[in-house]
Amino acid sequence: MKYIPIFLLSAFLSLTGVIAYAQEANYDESKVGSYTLPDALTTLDGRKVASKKMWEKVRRPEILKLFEDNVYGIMPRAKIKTCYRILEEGEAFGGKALRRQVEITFSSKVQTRKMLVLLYMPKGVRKSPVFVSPNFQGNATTTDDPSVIASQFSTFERAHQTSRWPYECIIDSGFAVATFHYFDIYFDKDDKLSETVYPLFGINDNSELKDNTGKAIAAWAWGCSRVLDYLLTQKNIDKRRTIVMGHSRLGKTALWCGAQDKRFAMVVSNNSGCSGAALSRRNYGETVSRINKSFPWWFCNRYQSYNADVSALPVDQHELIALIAPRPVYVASAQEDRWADPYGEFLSLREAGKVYALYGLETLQGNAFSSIGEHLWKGNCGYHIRTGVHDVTDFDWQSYIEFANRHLKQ
Ligand code: GTR
Repeated sequence: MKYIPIFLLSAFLSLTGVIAYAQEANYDESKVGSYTLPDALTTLDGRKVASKKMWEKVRRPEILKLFEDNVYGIMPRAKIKTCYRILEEGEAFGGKALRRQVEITFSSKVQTRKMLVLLYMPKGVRKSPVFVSPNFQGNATTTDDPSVIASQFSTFERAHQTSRWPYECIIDSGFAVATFHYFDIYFDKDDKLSETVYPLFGINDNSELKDNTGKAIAAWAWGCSRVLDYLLTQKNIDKRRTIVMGHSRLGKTALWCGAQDKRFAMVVSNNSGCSGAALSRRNYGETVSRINKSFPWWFCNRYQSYNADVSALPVDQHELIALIAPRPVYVASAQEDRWADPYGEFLSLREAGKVYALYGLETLQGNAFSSIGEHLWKGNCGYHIRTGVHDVTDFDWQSYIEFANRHLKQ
């Protein structure tokens, strides 16, 4: 028998994989099917929520708990000792910014873990608004600034992903920005629970997780809040203008973080898709069953029980966005990112508007998308769909900065 060259075999296998993948996803709007969304404004015992007081006292806590128990899981709440150490400080961008690299050490009786935060702050600004945004590949991949220390688990070359991090523009707009490698908090692989923050809380193995214990997304969200803890100790950071922003799985993270941590004054979801901004009940692009099969370590174990019947989920993603109300929220989609269901992201934000309306805020209306590359901003809800693929672009960042400038009070 003749040997098949290995590269041909792997090309064939990956091609069949791609075909199977594509076949499984629906991209036909007429096949989305009908669905009924859970009503954000009806309590579990059937009462109508007509005031912001009732939303805040009764319904909001209910929805938060439903997301904890069924989707993202609960992050252990034990107090962890935290120390900050400045590893490096210097000027950046021709003296326009101050760069600071802070090592945050978490320790409990059983474990110690470190995260490395890269922070750029504009000079000459008394109190800067700040973006907190985790990165995928390591701090040193986000910039060609040679002073940036490589993150401990990064395997990528320096400056490998700079296009997603237009730091100088962010600084020129008067914003500070803080990033960390998400692997510092949770190595993005199922079998690596030991290489996450969970051992700090005495959880070392998947077998120790309850159905509603958090996993990766809960942990990354926790990490964003720990960066905020540090930032709030800094005099030149404006407490009232803190923004959590993330792309894709980290966009899901940003939404879940902002939903829980009200200290974040604004939340940005960049192409977060399934189990992020997009409605789960729409059968379009990635589905709950598909995401649970590909990434079982992102969500709590109970989320798997909805694979066969997503309509049994007691929440949908518009209610996640509603948890951010009345704070400004921005949902951004990309035209070619059909896997993330741009229209489902838009509809979800529109539906969340019912809760924003309780605060007397204007909300998105109608079924129509914004035109490609144009802003659809109403009240505290911002949306755009831009050209191009699943990514973070300068247009996205500029939009977030402009929206924050308009909506966050100094
Ligand atoms: C995809 C996943 C999406 C999205 C994306 C990412 O493979 O299906 O839900 O999160 O990864 O994080 O880049």
